[in-house]
Amino acid sequence: MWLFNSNAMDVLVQPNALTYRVIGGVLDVFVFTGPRPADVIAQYQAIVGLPRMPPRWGLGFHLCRWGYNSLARAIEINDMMVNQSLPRDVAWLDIDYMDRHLDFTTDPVAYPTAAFGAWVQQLHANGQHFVPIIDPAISSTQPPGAYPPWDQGVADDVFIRAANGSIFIGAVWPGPTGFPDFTAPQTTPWWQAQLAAFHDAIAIDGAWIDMNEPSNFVDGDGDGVKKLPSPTPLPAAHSASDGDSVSAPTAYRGSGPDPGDPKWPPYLPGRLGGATLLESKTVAMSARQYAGSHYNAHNLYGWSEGVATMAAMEAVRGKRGFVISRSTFATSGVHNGHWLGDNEATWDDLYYSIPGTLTFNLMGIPLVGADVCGFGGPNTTAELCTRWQQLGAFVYGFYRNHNTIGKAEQAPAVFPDPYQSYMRAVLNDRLRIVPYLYTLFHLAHTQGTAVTRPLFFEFASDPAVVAIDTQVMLGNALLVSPVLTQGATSRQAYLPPAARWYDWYTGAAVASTGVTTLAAPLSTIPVHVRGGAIVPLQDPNMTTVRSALNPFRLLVALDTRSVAPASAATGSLFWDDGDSLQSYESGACLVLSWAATVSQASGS
Ligand code: MIG
Repeated sequence: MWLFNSNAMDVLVQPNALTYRVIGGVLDVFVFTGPRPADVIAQYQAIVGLPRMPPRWGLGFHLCRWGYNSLARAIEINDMMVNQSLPRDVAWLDIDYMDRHLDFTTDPVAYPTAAFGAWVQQLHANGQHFVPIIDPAISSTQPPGAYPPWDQGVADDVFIRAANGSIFIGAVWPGPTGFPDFTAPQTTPWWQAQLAAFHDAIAIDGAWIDMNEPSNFVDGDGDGVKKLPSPTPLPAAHSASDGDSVSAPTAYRGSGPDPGDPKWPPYLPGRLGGATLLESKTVAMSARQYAGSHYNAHNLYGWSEGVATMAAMEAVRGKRGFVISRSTFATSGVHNGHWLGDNEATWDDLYYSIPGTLTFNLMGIPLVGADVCGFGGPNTTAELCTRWQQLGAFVYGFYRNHNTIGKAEQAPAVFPDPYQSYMRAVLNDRLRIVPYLYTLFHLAHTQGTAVTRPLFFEFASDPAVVAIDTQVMLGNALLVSPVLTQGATSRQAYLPPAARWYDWYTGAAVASTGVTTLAAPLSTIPVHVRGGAIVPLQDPNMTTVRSALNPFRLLVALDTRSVAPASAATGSLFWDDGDSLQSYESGACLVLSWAATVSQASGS
């Protein structure tokens, strides 16, 4: 079931009931009848729209961090990757490239524009691409004439307005800021003009859009004085272990100091998370957008920025766009991808990235992944980072290593052997599977199938797979069983007996009656190929662009139980130039399918 509603809400999952408590908006309720789990998500995507086809380079390895702090260091890390034969498709930079954190500027000392632009051209010559962060909030305090994004934005009336009609001002990295209203029609042309001007200097290939919940360093209208003194506890009957009877919510009813102000709704969702103020660290609920009040439109901010940014980037480059957003909403997958936000360099967060990735795939946003090796928390370790590089390569549609400011460098290039050699091996494996992965994205784009999927999508009649969340299927052909614990050199895994399985590394058939102990030395992530699949592969060469010049290979994993003339293996390939707009829709592509049969005489 899906409630298509953008207002603040609680969703309580109970043993015999699903309870939605929503504080506004429309009640558009959809029920998807399946019957199979994969049908449910295809039916959902038939309504919200199918995922956008990413450029092929978007499926390569992305390396980022907050705090290179200089172009020289960013170049040094890239050169280390290249010189040590560590594949890296995409270089990323965080807010430290900007001049005083102002969007569409570069730090004149640390990232001088001419040298920066020349480096990006050099990346392109290497077959690499470049994606910078761009925050939505625009500095409002630069001298008149000094900062066109603000001046032009005011002239074009693109900023969200406060209840009193003046431009709503919050505070983000550059200090006081206005927030573009991406639901207003005049905003996308203004945003496009800023991106185009920046692109003239630095030929960016995509956009990383952060802080778009939207995030504000101060609370809403800035009036923190009237916060409730302490949260009113929810009645015990609201706990998640309830049966289907839920008593009426009482918290906050009439208890806000200004019942007429939308920041004091009669009921505050999220109390279990300890929230005390609806407009905590965001735009005022009373602020006005083209689409309506921020109270109603708040959860559409990242979605609307994604729509505008994709349209603008495709117009600026004339090639397929690549936009990764922290905030997304239903239908965001039609436009952009998503990363799972600020995780920590812990084994727990390595695990949590699996359900996170699966969830976004179910919602039609398969271009998703977590920060590989961990963003915040402790410095990563060589072992954790190796395991994370391995997991991301086979589990995440969007595969990016990212690190917060001040933490030890975690680019593959800084680790000693044997760790670095293990990372190199899996970076090459990622490139090897790109033809398969790209085809899975094509199938998602045309049919609404998940790229990364839970085992129960493929083995719906096997009750043993229902609760498995430490293994995934990449498409229908690869079963991935990552190592999620420190020090482990083997793991228990379930190889569904309904299929035949082959070891990814050796090609050997693996006998399985269900739960199996797999050898998993740090050098490898256990991956199995499903009998009956033909997997298109390509020999790797540093980037998806260069690898595309290499020979293809077909991995044919026979299902030897089928008898001729039945197919013993089938598979397909979608291929094109990798970044033209609408290549499938215009026919500028190749779609191949194969079937292998086994003759009765040979029998195997
Ligand atoms: O306030 O741009 O989630 O990936 O490195 C933090 C700096 C702002 C949050 C993002 C993170 C990014 C960081 N940003």
